[in-house]
Parts: sequence; C-alpha cells; structure tokens
Amino acid sequence: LASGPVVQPAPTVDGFVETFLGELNYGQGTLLSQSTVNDQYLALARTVRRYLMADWLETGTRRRQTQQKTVGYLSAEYLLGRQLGNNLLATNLQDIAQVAMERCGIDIATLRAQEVEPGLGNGGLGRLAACFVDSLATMDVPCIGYGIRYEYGIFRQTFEADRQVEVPDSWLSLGNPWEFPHPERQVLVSFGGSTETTTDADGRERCTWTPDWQVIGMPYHYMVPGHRNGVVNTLRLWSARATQAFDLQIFNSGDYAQAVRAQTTAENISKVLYPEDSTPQGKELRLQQQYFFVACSLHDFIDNTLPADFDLRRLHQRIIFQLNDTHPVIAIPELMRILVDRKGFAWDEAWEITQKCFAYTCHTLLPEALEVWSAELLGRLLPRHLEIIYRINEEFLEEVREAHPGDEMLVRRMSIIAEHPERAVRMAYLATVAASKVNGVAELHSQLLRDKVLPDFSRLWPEKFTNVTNGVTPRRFVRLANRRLSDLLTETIGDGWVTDLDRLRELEPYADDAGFREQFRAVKQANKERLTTLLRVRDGLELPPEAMLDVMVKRLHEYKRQTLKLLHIVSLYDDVVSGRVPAEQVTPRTFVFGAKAAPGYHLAKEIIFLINAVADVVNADPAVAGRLSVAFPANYNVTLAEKLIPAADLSEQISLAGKEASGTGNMKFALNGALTIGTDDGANVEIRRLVGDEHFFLFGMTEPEVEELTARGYTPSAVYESDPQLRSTIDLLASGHFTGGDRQAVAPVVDNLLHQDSFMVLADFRAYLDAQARVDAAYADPDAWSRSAILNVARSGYFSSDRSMRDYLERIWHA
Ligand code: 26V
Repeated sequence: LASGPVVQPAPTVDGFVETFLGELNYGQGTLLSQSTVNDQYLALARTVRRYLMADWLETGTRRRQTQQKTVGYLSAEYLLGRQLGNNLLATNLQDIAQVAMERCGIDIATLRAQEVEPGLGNGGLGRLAACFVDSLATMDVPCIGYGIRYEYGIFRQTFEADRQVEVPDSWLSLGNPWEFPHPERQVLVSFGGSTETTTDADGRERCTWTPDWQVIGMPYHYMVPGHRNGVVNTLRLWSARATQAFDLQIFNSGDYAQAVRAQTTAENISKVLYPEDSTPQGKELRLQQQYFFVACSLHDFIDNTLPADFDLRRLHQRIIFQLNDTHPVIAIPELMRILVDRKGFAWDEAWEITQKCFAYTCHTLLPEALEVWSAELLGRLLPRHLEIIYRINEEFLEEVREAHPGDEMLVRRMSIIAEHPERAVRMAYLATVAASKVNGVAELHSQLLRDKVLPDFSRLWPEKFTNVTNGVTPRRFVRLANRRLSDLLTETIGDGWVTDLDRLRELEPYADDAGFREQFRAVKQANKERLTTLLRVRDGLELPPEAMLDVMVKRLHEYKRQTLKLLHIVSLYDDVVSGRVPAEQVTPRTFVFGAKAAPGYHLAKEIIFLINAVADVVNADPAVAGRLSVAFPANYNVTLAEKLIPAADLSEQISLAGKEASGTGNMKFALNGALTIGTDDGANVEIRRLVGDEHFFLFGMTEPEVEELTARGYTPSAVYESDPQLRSTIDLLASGHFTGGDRQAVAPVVDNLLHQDSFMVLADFRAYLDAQARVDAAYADPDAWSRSAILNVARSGYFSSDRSMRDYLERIWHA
C-alpha cells in the first residue's frame, strides 16, 4: 500500500548556499563574481526546484500506485504568476533562501524581480485555474492540469501618448527554470482530410479518418506544490512541433520558404495566447489550439497514464475531465472518436462512458461570449468530430421529442446545431448535453445560467445544474502577497488559517480591540508605502502615501464599467474646480486603475486613453493637489496585483448587475482588508451576505431592475438631462478639458454613454455617487473603518479556493 506524503526536514543555510553555488557553477556555468542577476535567479530557481523534486517523484509514484480518481482540469489558460516566491513559500524555504543569498552578497528581492511571470491567461478564468491547481495540491487531491504552453502569453501593455500599445510577451527568452520537457510523452495530433465509413464482416460500421496534416504535441511539466505537505502535482502544458523539421524534398528543389512553411504552420498553434476574453472571433487558429491541447491531453491520460490493460468501461472511475468554459469542449467528440473508432466500442456504450467523464463550468453570461463554431470550419479542420457532433445532436433531439412530443420550437431552440446566420455548433449546448454536471461560478450566476442562458436544459435535467462559488488561494493572495498582515494574523490566531481559511473567524473579537486595530492600520499603511515606492520607481508616479487608496483592477470591459469610476473622479474634480466644494472638504483619495484592453476592442482602448488623459490633468492641477490623484500603472498582471491589493482601502466591484459571473478580485480585496463598493452582482452578493451590510457599500440596480429597465426602454440622454451633476460632469469631459481642448478625442466614449450606454452607467451614476459619499463618511472614522476592514477579513474565509475544491469534490467530481 502506498504511504502518505512525507514532509522533508528543512535544509540548512550552509546546504542551501552549497547547492546554489553548485547550480551557479555547474548549471549556469559561471562564477559568483562573474554572474549576472539572471544567472543568479536561474541558479536560485534550480536550487528551489531541487528541494521539490523528491516530493514530485514521490507524489507521482503514489499516484500511480493508488487507484484514486484523478481530476483532469482542461483549461486553455493558466495565469500562474511568478513561481519563485510561491515555491519558496510552499517549501518553507523563504527565510533560509534569504539568509543564504545574503551570505553570497545577493539581495533576494532583486532575483525575484528578475522572473517574468507566466502570463498564460487573460484574467479571471485563467487565474482561477491557477488557484484551483494550488488548492488541489494542498489538499493532496490527484490532479493533472492540462493546458497550452504559449510561447507568448498575454501581451505586455505600454502607454504611448496615453494610448495602449501592445508588446509581445517573450516570457521564455531568458530561460525558464520551472519547466521540464518530456519528449518521451510526445503525442501526434491530426487535422483536416476526410472520413470514410465501411462495414465490417460482422456488419458493424467503422469510420476511418484520413487526416491531411499532423503536428507533434510536446509536453512540458510544471511543478504544482502543495503548501508544506510534501505533495507536488503536475501541470502539463503542450507545445506544438512540426512532424519534420522541414520538407527535405522541397528543400532540395531549392524552395526554402516553402520547405519551412509546414513547420511554421505547426508551430504557430501554440505560439500566442488570444488576448480577446469575451468575443470569440471564430478564428481557425484558435480552434486548432483548442483541439490540439485537448487531443494531446486525452491521449496522454488514456494511452500514457492509465495502465496498458485498463478496462475503459471504468474510465470514469479514474478520471473526471473538468471543462473550464467551452474552450476544451471539443474533447467530448474526441473521446467518442477514441472509444468508437480506435477502441471499438459501440456508440451507446461509448456515450455512456463519455457522459460520466466530463463536467462543464460556465464562466459568463454575456451572450456574445458563448462560443459557436461554424460547421464549415469545424468540418474542414475536424471532419470526423463534426460527424460525431451531428450524431450526438440527433440522438439528443430524439430525447427532447420524446419528452415533449410535438414541440418543434423547443427542438430547434435546444439543438446543438444553430442554423442561422450560418450552420454552427453551439459549444455550450454540446457541453451541457454531454456533461454529468454543469455549474456556474457564483450563486447568482448559477441561477441566471439556469433561468436565462440554458432554461430549456435546466427544465429537462434539473439535477444536472449546480453552483460552485469561485475562490482564491490564500497562499499566494494573502500569505505571499501580504506578509505583514499574515504575520499579524499568525501572531493573533496561529498559522492554521493558511490551509483552513475558515479559521479567520477567530479574528472577529479582535475587531473590537483598539490595540489590534492600531496594528492592523499600521500593516495597511506600510503596504501603502511599499506600493507608493514601487509606483515611483516603476512608473514615475508621485503619490501621497496617506490618502485613501481606491482601486479598480480588472480587464477593461464596458460591462465592468470603468467609465462609472471615471465619472466619479471627474465629478469630484468638477466640484472643486467649479468652486462648489472647497478642496479641504474632499477626502484625500488616490484612484488606481489597472486594466488591459483586448487589442481589437476599440471602445475599451478609448476608455483607457480617457482615464490616462483625466489622470494627467487631475494630477497636475494645483486646485486638487493633495486631495485627488489618479494612477494608471501600465501592464496590470498577477505580480502587480500582489502589490496593489494588500495596499487597498476600497475595492471597486461596480459591474452592471447580472453581467459579472463571479469576480475573484473582489474576494482578494476583502481578504486583504479592503472594503467593497459594489453592485449586487456575481460573488459580491455572497461577500456582502457574509461580511454584513454595514461593512459593504452596496449601490445600483439589481438584476431584475436592470431587466425591467431594459424592457421599459432605457434612454441614457434622459438621465443626463435630469441630473444636473451628471450633466456638469459629462459636459466637462466633453468640453475637451482633459484633452487639451480636443473634443474629438473624447467623443467615442462620451457619445457612447449618451446615446448607447449598453451597460447603464448613467442609470447607476446617482446611486454610485451617493454610495461614495457614504464611503467618505465612513473613512472619516478610522476606528470604525478598521473595525469593518477586520471583519471583512475575518468573515471571508469562505472564499478560499480550498473550499471551492471541496464543493467540486462533493457536488461534481465524487473523487
Ligand atoms: C473567452 C474567450 C473567448 C474567445 C477568445 C478567447 C477567450 C478567452 C477567455 C474567455 C473567457 C471569458 C470568460 C471569463 O473569463 N469569465 C470570468 O471568469 C471568472 C472566473 O470564473 C469570473 O470570476 C468572472 O466573473 C468572469 O468574467
């Protein structure tokens, strides 16, 4: 019988120094005296890696020996963040490494800063996957994370003349010490071609797919260490390689460009992460990416992970593939193809197995974000899969007809195949039909998913639908990002909270302890000063360290309503410069934005421009000096989040109700002692319920009110006309005051607000300003504010991704 994980004894500083110097000399091939910061970073990373290796091997052995069910997390994105700090924390080597580096005359912070974070995701969905694999390792649950090793992750954002300019993220260029290529586990993936159905001697139909091109999937393994528990799970990311370096025949004929073209096509598949995170473009390369990683992953598990003689009728006892949104949904026909065409199963039996092996998580409510692939494209790239999808659909619609005879409207509504504007496959429907469970990511979202997105399906199969509210890992987002708060928590309630976040409840009584509140405020203040220093060095921003820090960080999207935040800032500024409010009466605030816009999302980029333009003017105007400042550091990413969130006083979660599926930044802020100003949307609902109304600034329409207003007909210009403060604010923006008199430059945003305003910014403006006035009043009483902040921390333990994983295990995976 396999034994449990063993936590290794801590190494000594001497031992660590010796290993480090060994890595520097024999790994990096340099002397300490000659080495660059990058040499030292790589050597340190390889040193830490060594301490994880025994646990990784041991975990692998244990996983092979036990017959436990594995979670196969299928995700096109993993937004991991930097690895060095995380892995030092997981191995409890932080202090030893620091002292060891000091002995070598090295500042470890400089080495940490050398790491380019793996930005293999767009935002919430990719970061969630990273939190989930962290939690599963910490809970010693067998999990393989499957994904794509993009050569270029999410673009690096820079600003030129206040506008976003994207720079390729060449995160691998200085070497990546955290990955291990495994050529012995390569997989061949096929595309294109045609199919042929023949009948066997025994009368069975057999389909053969003759593809016309193939690529190699090369797996790279990443360590996913649990928190100090001796467990290291695996993240397996696939990189595309050409089957032949280049075509020698063509090369010999002298056409060099043509000779390498096939190689380029193949290797393009894992070249770059698509930076659009809401409007799928139906691009062929993206479908290639999806099928590529899914085909590699299924093959890897079935043929290279399970024992050779494994009886696939029991596949569901060994794996549950969790589909992170629709991106990996092509795995469903792929498993059917493997079972029927390759392993000789009858259709019905294969379908029974397949249904038990998949579960589907939906992460959106925006109709435009639901993936649909044209049948033409799918059939061209994956002809056999399209046939399989048609057959799944036929049999499914038969079931619908049986349940609802004569209701052809229903049949058309539920069909996996849409007929207009062109024949296309609705991937969310395919996922829902095949999956054993379908879940949303917050209570409200799961409810809306049942009622609005998939109502027919939830009536047909009510038991299929469930909720798992998202969570975030307390290791990275509290213990690693906020060492000061962590130390205070540990001094006060012990360190059990790091792996059992509900224990933060024990903090509640301390909210009434003046001494504790004082310490808590000192932590926040020190974090703010750290941030102020960082932004001075990183972005040349000069910010007052005492002001309230009001933070809105997330992708730039109309539905998230960065413009509402902007209108608030402009209205405060307007109040002062118009003389209506004396500057001394304005609560000093620093507004911080962090946001990337999809490169093709024009309006989002105009909003970025406008925020920067307003920041320039507000920051330079002596009328509001020391009262209002605006910071928009470029290139918001996980690394910056780890610095910003611990410093925040106020967390902005102001999406239009019913649009943000969950949000996870909202959870990180609450856990770091920021108060939330937010709408009744996504997980905000649950945060407010847990922390208490008095400790949360709620504003704005509810989802049913939004529905009602939409039904009545919403006219933003009428709201503008009826509210003098809103009019003044928009007029100031429109006047060109922030753009050197250029009214054209602000027109895209202003015109959209006045004449379109799809996300009802103007409708919620008044309520938002009122809520912000309540924020000012509350902030004026530091003791009451700290008390609320402490209660936010104490009552947010529910939002640990460990809890999310327990919910998945109980409600979905049964692992
Ligand atoms: C969609 C697409 C569409 C095609 C192009 C590439 C691409 C990449 C990502 C996505 C996913 C968009 C959905 C998403 O990120 N949803 C967010 O998921 C978070 C985790 O559940 C949740 O907290 C956010 O509210 C939700 O917006």
